[in-house]
Amino acid sequence: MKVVRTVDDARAAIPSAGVGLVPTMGALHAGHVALLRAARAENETLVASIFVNPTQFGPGEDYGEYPRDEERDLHVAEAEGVDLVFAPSVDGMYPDGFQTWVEVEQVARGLEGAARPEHFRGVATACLKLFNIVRPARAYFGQKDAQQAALVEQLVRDLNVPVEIRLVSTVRDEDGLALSSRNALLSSEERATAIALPRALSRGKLAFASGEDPIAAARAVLDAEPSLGVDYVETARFNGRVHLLAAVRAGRTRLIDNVLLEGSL
Ligand code: PAJ
Repeated sequence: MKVVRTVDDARAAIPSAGVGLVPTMGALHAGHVALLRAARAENETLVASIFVNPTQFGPGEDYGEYPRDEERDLHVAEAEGVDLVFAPSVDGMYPDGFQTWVEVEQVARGLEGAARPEHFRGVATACLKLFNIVRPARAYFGQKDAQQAALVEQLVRDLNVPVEIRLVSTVRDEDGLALSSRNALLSSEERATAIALPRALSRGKLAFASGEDPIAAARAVLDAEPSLGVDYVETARFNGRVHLLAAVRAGRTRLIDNVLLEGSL
Protein backbone atom coordinates (compact mmCIF):
# COMPACT_ATOMS: atom_id res chain seq x y z
CA MET A 1 0.00 0.00 0.00
CA LYS A 2 1.28 3.42 -0.97
CA VAL A 3 0.71 6.62 1.03
CA VAL A 4 0.85 9.95 -0.81
CA ARG A 5 0.58 13.37 0.77
CA THR A 6 0.55 15.88 -2.10
CA VAL A 7 -1.86 16.47 -4.96
CA ASP A 8 0.96 16.06 -7.51
CA ASP A 9 2.03 12.71 -6.03
CA ALA A 10 -1.59 11.53 -5.97
CA ARG A 11 -2.08 12.45 -9.64
CA ALA A 12 1.13 10.65 -10.57
CA ALA A 13 0.34 7.49 -8.58
CA ILE A 14 -3.38 6.99 -9.30
CA PRO A 15 -4.34 5.24 -12.54
CA SER A 16 -6.80 6.99 -14.85
CA ALA A 17 -9.40 4.20 -14.89
CA GLY A 18 -10.95 1.60 -12.60
CA VAL A 19 -10.55 3.61 -9.41
CA GLY A 20 -12.87 3.45 -6.39
CA LEU A 21 -12.59 6.21 -3.76
CA VAL A 22 -13.60 6.11 -0.11
CA PRO A 23 -13.33 9.63 1.37
CA THR A 24 -12.82 9.66 5.17
CA MET A 25 -11.62 11.84 8.00
CA GLY A 26 -9.75 8.89 9.53
CA ALA A 27 -10.22 7.32 12.98
CA LEU A 28 -11.36 4.39 10.90
CA HIS A 29 -13.98 2.03 12.36
CA ALA A 30 -16.15 -0.80 11.06
CA GLY A 31 -18.44 1.70 9.27
CA HIS A 32 -15.52 2.93 7.17
CA VAL A 33 -14.42 -0.67 6.69
CA ALA A 34 -17.84 -1.52 5.20
CA LEU A 35 -17.26 1.24 2.63
CA LEU A 36 -13.73 0.00 1.92
CA ARG A 37 -15.02 -3.56 1.41
CA ALA A 38 -17.82 -2.46 -0.91
CA ALA A 39 -15.30 -0.45 -2.92
CA ARG A 40 -12.68 -3.22 -2.88
CA ALA A 41 -15.19 -5.63 -4.40
CA GLU A 42 -16.09 -3.35 -7.31
CA ASN A 43 -12.90 -1.57 -8.38
CA GLU A 44 -9.51 -2.49 -9.71
CA THR A 45 -7.75 0.18 -7.67
CA LEU A 46 -8.93 1.23 -4.22
CA VAL A 47 -8.04 4.70 -2.96
CA ALA A 48 -8.94 5.93 0.53
CA SER A 49 -8.49 9.53 1.55
CA ILE A 50 -7.81 10.52 5.14
CA PHE A 51 -8.26 14.22 5.72
CA VAL A 52 -9.85 15.97 8.68
CA ASN A 53 -11.32 18.74 6.57
CA PRO A 54 -11.16 21.99 8.58
CA THR A 55 -13.63 23.87 6.36
CA GLN A 56 -16.55 21.65 7.38
CA PHE A 57 -16.10 22.43 11.09
CA GLY A 58 -17.66 25.59 12.55
CA PRO A 59 -15.76 27.93 14.90
CA GLY A 60 -16.94 26.34 18.19
CA GLU A 61 -16.89 22.76 16.89
CA ASP A 62 -14.57 19.83 17.60
CA TYR A 63 -11.94 20.22 14.85
CA GLY A 64 -9.15 20.30 17.45
CA GLU A 65 -10.50 17.34 19.42
CA TYR A 66 -11.51 15.25 16.40
CA PRO A 67 -9.88 11.83 16.94
CA ARG A 68 -6.75 11.27 14.84
CA ASP A 69 -4.65 8.10 14.70
CA GLU A 70 -2.97 7.83 11.34
CA GLU A 71 -0.73 4.93 12.22
CA ARG A 72 -3.70 2.76 13.17
CA ASP A 73 -5.69 3.98 10.15
CA LEU A 74 -2.90 2.93 7.79
CA HIS A 75 -2.91 -0.57 9.31
CA VAL A 76 -6.70 -0.82 8.86
CA ALA A 77 -6.45 0.43 5.27
CA GLU A 78 -3.65 -1.99 4.47
CA ALA A 79 -5.60 -4.92 5.96
CA GLU A 80 -8.64 -4.02 3.80
CA GLY A 81 -6.61 -4.09 0.60
CA VAL A 82 -6.41 -0.34 -0.01
CA ASP A 83 -3.92 0.33 -2.82
CA LEU A 84 -3.30 3.95 -2.07
CA VAL A 85 -4.01 6.34 0.79
CA PHE A 86 -4.23 10.04 -0.01
CA ALA A 87 -3.48 11.92 3.22
CA PRO A 88 -2.96 15.55 2.27
CA SER A 89 -1.99 18.42 4.55
CA VAL A 90 -4.40 21.29 5.20
CA ASP A 91 -2.12 23.64 3.22
CA GLY A 92 -2.02 21.16 0.36
CA MET A 93 -5.82 21.18 0.10
CA TYR A 94 -6.32 24.86 0.93
CA PRO A 95 -3.21 26.77 -0.17
CA ASP A 96 -2.91 30.50 0.47
CA GLY A 97 -5.37 32.41 -1.67
CA PHE A 98 -7.94 29.60 -1.85
CA GLN A 99 -11.33 31.20 -2.60
CA THR A 100 -13.63 28.87 -4.54
CA TRP A 101 -16.49 27.11 -2.78
CA VAL A 102 -19.18 24.65 -3.81
CA GLU A 103 -22.58 25.66 -2.48
CA VAL A 104 -25.35 23.07 -2.83
CA GLU A 105 -28.55 24.93 -2.04
CA GLN A 106 -31.70 23.12 -1.00
CA VAL A 107 -30.26 19.80 0.17
CA ALA A 108 -27.88 21.64 2.48
CA ARG A 109 -30.66 23.52 4.23
CA GLY A 110 -32.28 22.25 7.43
CA LEU A 111 -31.19 19.30 9.59
CA GLU A 112 -27.37 19.37 9.83
CA GLY A 113 -27.26 22.51 7.69
CA ALA A 114 -29.41 24.40 10.20
CA ALA A 115 -27.29 23.33 13.15
CA ARG A 116 -23.95 23.71 11.36
CA PRO A 117 -23.86 26.71 8.99
CA GLU A 118 -21.13 26.36 6.32
CA HIS A 119 -20.65 22.66 7.19
CA PHE A 120 -21.99 21.42 3.87
CA ARG A 121 -20.12 24.04 1.86
CA GLY A 122 -16.94 22.57 3.36
CA VAL A 123 -18.06 18.99 2.69
CA ALA A 124 -19.08 19.72 -0.91
CA THR A 125 -15.88 21.61 -1.66
CA ALA A 126 -13.65 18.91 -0.15
CA CYS A 127 -15.51 16.13 -1.98
CA LEU A 128 -15.34 17.87 -5.36
CA LYS A 129 -11.62 18.50 -4.83
CA LEU A 130 -11.11 14.82 -3.98
CA PHE A 131 -13.06 13.76 -7.09
CA ASN A 132 -10.88 16.04 -9.22
CA ILE A 133 -7.64 14.85 -7.66
CA VAL A 134 -8.39 11.11 -7.57
CA ARG A 135 -10.75 10.96 -10.58
CA PRO A 136 -12.57 7.85 -9.33
CA ALA A 137 -15.14 5.94 -11.38
CA ARG A 138 -17.06 5.28 -8.16
CA ALA A 139 -17.07 6.90 -4.73
CA TYR A 140 -18.58 5.43 -1.58
CA PHE A 141 -20.60 7.19 1.12
CA GLY A 142 -22.46 5.94 4.21
CA GLN A 143 -26.18 6.14 4.88
CA LYS A 144 -25.16 7.19 8.41
CA ASP A 145 -24.67 10.70 7.02
CA ALA A 146 -27.80 10.66 4.85
CA GLN A 147 -27.97 14.38 4.16
CA GLN A 148 -24.28 14.44 3.23
CA ALA A 149 -24.79 11.49 0.84
CA ALA A 150 -27.76 13.27 -0.77
CA LEU A 151 -25.72 16.46 -1.08
CA VAL A 152 -22.89 14.63 -2.84
CA GLU A 153 -25.38 12.95 -5.19
CA GLN A 154 -26.83 16.38 -6.00
CA LEU A 155 -23.43 17.99 -6.56
CA VAL A 156 -22.35 15.21 -8.90
CA ARG A 157 -25.58 15.49 -10.87
CA ASP A 158 -25.58 19.30 -11.05
CA LEU A 159 -21.91 19.70 -11.99
CA ASN A 160 -21.71 16.63 -14.26
CA VAL A 161 -18.91 15.06 -12.26
CA PRO A 162 -18.07 11.74 -13.93
CA VAL A 163 -18.30 9.59 -10.79
CA GLU A 164 -20.92 7.08 -9.67
CA ILE A 165 -21.97 7.58 -6.05
CA ARG A 166 -22.56 4.34 -4.16
CA LEU A 167 -24.28 4.29 -0.76
CA VAL A 168 -23.57 1.77 2.01
CA SER A 169 -25.90 0.89 4.93
CA THR A 170 -25.11 2.08 8.44
CA VAL A 171 -22.93 -0.22 10.53
CA ARG A 172 -23.94 -0.37 14.21
CA ASP A 173 -22.51 -1.61 17.48
CA GLU A 174 -24.21 -4.67 18.98
CA ASP A 175 -26.50 -2.47 21.05
CA GLY A 176 -27.58 -0.46 18.00
CA LEU A 177 -25.47 2.71 18.33
CA ALA A 178 -24.27 3.73 14.86
CA LEU A 179 -20.49 3.60 14.67
CA SER A 180 -18.94 7.04 14.51
CA SER A 181 -15.46 8.39 15.05
CA ARG A 182 -17.04 10.75 17.58
CA ASN A 183 -18.20 7.81 19.77
CA ALA A 184 -14.61 7.77 21.05
CA LEU A 185 -15.29 11.15 22.67
CA LEU A 186 -18.19 9.80 24.82
CA SER A 187 -17.77 9.09 28.54
CA SER A 188 -19.14 5.70 29.65
CA GLU A 189 -22.32 7.35 31.00
CA GLU A 190 -22.82 9.31 27.80
CA ARG A 191 -22.23 6.13 25.79
CA ALA A 192 -24.98 4.42 27.83
CA THR A 193 -27.52 7.21 27.29
CA ALA A 194 -26.65 7.51 23.59
CA ILE A 195 -28.46 4.23 22.98
CA ALA A 196 -31.71 6.15 23.17
CA LEU A 197 -30.90 7.58 19.73
CA PRO A 198 -31.07 4.31 17.71
CA ARG A 199 -33.91 3.09 19.95
CA ALA A 200 -35.91 6.22 19.19
CA LEU A 201 -35.36 5.81 15.45
CA SER A 202 -36.37 2.12 15.52
CA ARG A 203 -39.48 3.02 17.49
CA GLY A 204 -40.24 5.71 14.93
CA LYS A 205 -39.81 3.26 12.07
CA LEU A 206 -42.19 0.79 13.75
CA ALA A 207 -44.72 3.54 14.34
CA PHE A 208 -44.49 4.59 10.69
CA ALA A 209 -45.07 0.99 9.58
CA SER A 210 -48.32 0.92 11.57
CA GLY A 211 -49.53 4.23 10.19
CA GLU A 212 -48.54 6.41 13.17
CA ASP A 213 -46.41 9.53 13.37
CA PRO A 214 -42.74 8.44 13.35
CA ILE A 215 -41.48 11.78 14.67
CA ALA A 216 -43.74 11.78 17.74
CA ALA A 217 -42.83 8.16 18.50
CA ALA A 218 -39.09 8.84 18.24
CA ARG A 219 -39.36 12.04 20.29
CA ALA A 220 -41.15 10.21 23.10
CA VAL A 221 -38.17 7.85 23.48
CA LEU A 222 -35.65 10.71 23.42
CA ASP A 223 -37.67 12.80 25.89
CA ALA A 224 -37.45 9.92 28.36
CA GLU A 225 -33.65 10.42 28.43
CA PRO A 226 -33.36 13.94 29.85
CA SER A 227 -29.56 14.00 29.79
CA LEU A 228 -29.65 13.92 25.96
CA GLY A 229 -30.20 17.29 24.29
CA VAL A 230 -32.33 16.86 21.17
CA ASP A 231 -31.33 19.05 18.19
CA TYR A 232 -33.95 17.70 15.79
CA VAL A 233 -36.13 14.72 14.90
CA GLU A 234 -37.40 15.06 11.34
CA THR A 235 -38.30 13.17 8.21
CA ALA A 236 -36.76 14.09 4.87
CA ARG A 237 -36.98 12.84 1.31
CA PHE A 238 -33.67 12.48 -0.54
CA ASN A 239 -33.59 11.12 -4.08
CA GLY A 240 -36.68 8.93 -3.62
CA ARG A 241 -35.64 7.71 -0.17
CA VAL A 242 -37.53 8.83 2.94
CA HIS A 243 -35.46 8.98 6.13
CA LEU A 244 -36.29 9.57 9.78
CA LEU A 245 -33.32 11.54 11.07
CA ALA A 246 -32.25 12.79 14.48
CA ALA A 247 -29.37 14.64 16.09
CA VAL A 248 -28.70 14.67 19.83
CA ARG A 249 -26.06 15.98 22.18
CA ALA A 250 -24.58 13.68 24.79
CA GLY A 251 -22.47 15.97 26.92
CA ARG A 252 -20.34 17.94 24.45
CA THR A 253 -20.59 15.33 21.72
CA ARG A 254 -23.14 15.65 18.94
CA LEU A 255 -24.43 12.41 17.44
CA ILE A 256 -26.54 11.90 14.32
CA ASP A 257 -28.36 8.86 13.01
CA ASN A 258 -31.20 7.97 10.68
CA VAL A 259 -33.30 5.06 9.45
CA LEU A 260 -34.97 4.53 6.10
CA LEU A 261 -38.76 4.74 6.16
CA GLU A 262 -39.26 4.32 2.40
CA GLY A 263 -37.06 3.38 -0.52
CA SER A 264 -33.70 1.70 -0.56
CA LEU A 265 -30.08 2.74 -0.96
P1 PAJ B 1 -16.21 10.45 8.05
O1 PAJ B 1 -17.07 10.90 9.18
O2 PAJ B 1 -14.85 9.90 8.36
O3 PAJ B 1 -17.01 9.37 7.26
C1 PAJ B 1 -16.49 8.83 6.06
C2 PAJ B 1 -17.58 8.00 5.42
O4 PAJ B 1 -17.91 6.89 6.28
C3 PAJ B 1 -18.88 8.80 5.19
O5 PAJ B 1 -19.40 8.49 3.91
C4 PAJ B 1 -19.77 8.28 6.30
O6 PAJ B 1 -21.16 8.35 6.00
C5 PAJ B 1 -19.32 6.83 6.41
N1 PAJ B 1 -19.68 6.27 7.73
C6 PAJ B 1 -19.42 6.80 8.94
N2 PAJ B 1 -19.95 6.03 9.92
C7 PAJ B 1 -20.56 4.98 9.30
C8 PAJ B 1 -21.30 3.85 9.75
N3 PAJ B 1 -21.51 3.61 11.05
N4 PAJ B 1 -21.77 2.99 8.82
C9 PAJ B 1 -21.56 3.21 7.49
N5 PAJ B 1 -20.86 4.26 7.00
C10 PAJ B 1 -20.38 5.14 7.90
O7 PAJ B 1 -18.14 11.94 6.36
C11 PAJ B 1 -16.97 12.34 6.39
O8 PAJ B 1 -15.96 11.67 7.01
C12 PAJ B 1 -16.55 13.65 5.72
O9 PAJ B 1 -17.62 14.55 5.76
C13 PAJ B 1 -16.04 13.46 4.27
C14 PAJ B 1 -17.12 12.86 3.35
C15 PAJ B 1 -14.78 12.58 4.25
C16 PAJ B 1 -15.66 14.85 3.66
O10 PAJ B 1 -14.70 15.47 4.42
